Parts: sequence; C-alpha cells; structure tokens
Amino acid sequence: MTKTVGLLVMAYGTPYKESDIEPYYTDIRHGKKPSEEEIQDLKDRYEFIGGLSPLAHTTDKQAEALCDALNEAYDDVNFKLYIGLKHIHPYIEDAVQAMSHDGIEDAVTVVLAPHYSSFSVGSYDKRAEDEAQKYAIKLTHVKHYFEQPKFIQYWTEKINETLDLIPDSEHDDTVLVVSAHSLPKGMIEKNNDPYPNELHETRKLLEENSNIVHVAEGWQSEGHTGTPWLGPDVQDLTRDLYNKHGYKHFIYTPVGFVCEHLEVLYDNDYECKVVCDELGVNYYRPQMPNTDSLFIGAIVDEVKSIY
Ligand code: FEC
Repeated sequence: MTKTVGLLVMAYGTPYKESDIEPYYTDIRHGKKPSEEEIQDLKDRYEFIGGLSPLAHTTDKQAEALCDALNEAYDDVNFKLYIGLKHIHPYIEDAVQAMSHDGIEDAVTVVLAPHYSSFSVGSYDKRAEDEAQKYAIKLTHVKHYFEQPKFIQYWTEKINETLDLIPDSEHDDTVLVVSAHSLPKGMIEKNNDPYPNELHETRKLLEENSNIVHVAEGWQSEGHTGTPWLGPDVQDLTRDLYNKHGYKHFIYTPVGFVCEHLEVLYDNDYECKVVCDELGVNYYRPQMPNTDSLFIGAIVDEVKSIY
C-alpha cells in the first residue's frame, strides 16, 4: 500500500510585482523597514535584471521536478508537494498549515540551498518545525546535499564545458571562483557553524573532479550591516587574483545558489563582470542547476539516504 507523505520544499522567495519589493525587503530585515534609498537601490537592481526575478517560476519548476523524481524513486510512497517561502507568501507556516488541512502526518523537508548553516537552512527548518509541532506533523529534514556525487558531477561538467571554450594553452591562466552567499562572520564563528567548511569541501571536490588547475574560494552578496561578513568578497578576490597571478580567464560558480536569480544575475553577471571588464579579463558563469536532472537526482539521493 502506498502512503502519502508531504514534501515541503522551502526557498527564499522573491517579489511577484514591484509593489511587493518594499514589504519583501522589510521581511528580510526582520520587520525593520529599509531606508527609501535602500529600497530604491533594490528596485534598480531588479530593474536591471529585467524588472523582477525569475526565482518564483524556477522555484515552482524545481519543486515539481523534485516531487516527480521522488515519486519515481519510491514504490511505496506518494509524495504530495507543498512550497513554503522564507520572505513572501506562501510562507513556510502557510505550507505546514496546508499539510495539516490535507491530513498529512509525515513529511520530508528540503531547502533549495545545498549548504547547511543554522542561519540559512537551519532557520527554515526551525520555522517549519515550530509550526508542524502545533499539528503533530513529523518532519524529516534534508540538511544539505553539496557532497552528493550528482551535485558535484553537475558542477564538474559545467566547469569542464567552460574550460572547453578556452584554448588549452591558456588553462594555466584560468581561475575558478567557487562562492556562496556571505553571512555575518561573528555569528558563524560564535556558533561554530559548518557553513564555511561546507563551501571549502565543495571547492575541494570540484578541484579533484574537474580539469581546472587554479581554484579560489570567495563569498558574495554580503549585507551592509557595519559588521564583518565572511570574506573575501568575490569582487575583491577577482582583483587580488589578477594582481597576484595575472589570470586571463575567470570562471564563477556560485555553488551556494541553485538557480539564476538576483544574486547571480546582478552580483555575478553584472558586478563581477564589471571588475573583469576593468581588468581586461574574460568573465564566464556557467548555467545554474535549475531543473537539471543531475541536480534533482542529487536531492533525491540525499532524501533516500535519510528517509
Ligand atoms: O532573485 C531574488 O529575487 C531573490 C534572491 C535571493 C536569494 C537569497 C539567498 C540568500 N540570502 C542569504 C542571506 C541574506 C542575509 C541578508 C540578505 C539580504 C537580501 C536582500 C535581497 C536578497 N537577500 Fe538574501 N537572497 C536573495 C535576495 N540575504 C534582495 C536585501 C537586499 C540586499 O542586501 O541585497 C540580510 C542583509 C541585511 O540585513 O540587509 C543575511 C542567504 C542566502 C542563500 C541561502 C538561501 O537561499 O536561503 C544565506 C536566493
């Protein structure tokens, strides 16, 4: 007999229309409204990437692909999909309430972010857990999937395909920048958070598996809080790598994210490219995982290892 199990896919969320930008940003700031200047700056960045982010659509597609793949992988389970977002509706709590309404008693949760930090994946899980306890729903959490062979294979293939665009004789003049979203350094150090080490492990796996010769690790998209964030920032790193080694080709793999959205389309494709243009070097940013079957397969394999 097949058992119906909830699949709660959680993601960051993005404004659906321009008027959502202010409340969305206020939610990111824990209810404290950003200044008019900060709101305008964010509106300008969305405008730059075409008005709004593709994230909402991609999150839906990724969640549907994952649910389909899990239903293929399990004979005795029928996964029913729920999407819960961090900073806009449907919120994580809304999704848990919908599960309760449908009589779900058991669910697997997945965050669309491959590395664990108590401030990212951990905070999604806590919100889901707090709500699920009200309805006695049992949750099994996927904590991370950066080490899954299919996740590493996805990025390895992308790196090698990008290297194929560069003459062999210039591979020694090429550097790979592996990055994730920065977080405040003090919080990470105080809690002995695994996040920086998980990025480091990802970098090692990509270095071992792909044909790249030179690799650097960096952090991106940091906030402006007046306190130190994890570094080096990818833009500063680009300048340093150029000044020290004179690389001609820079390949950016923002492996902490799983699809094209503001932080990739603006922070990599605009901000890092501006630095590359200034230095007269070539900018490359392979396609993000989106609904690629290797990426979806990596999450399926992680679910299978815990559920
Ligand atoms: O495409 C889109 O519309 C949204 C893309 C988006 C993703 C994303 C992922 C992460 N964030 C993480 C941490 C923080 C911290 C701050 C913060 C601020 C912002 C702002 C926008 C934004 N984030 Fe985000 N993040 C995305 C978008 N993020 C917009 C506000 C303006 C700005 O700073 O650019 C707080 C900074 C502050 O206090 O001002 C902390 C982490 C991730 C990756 C894990 C995950 O997806 O949850 C960590 C996608």
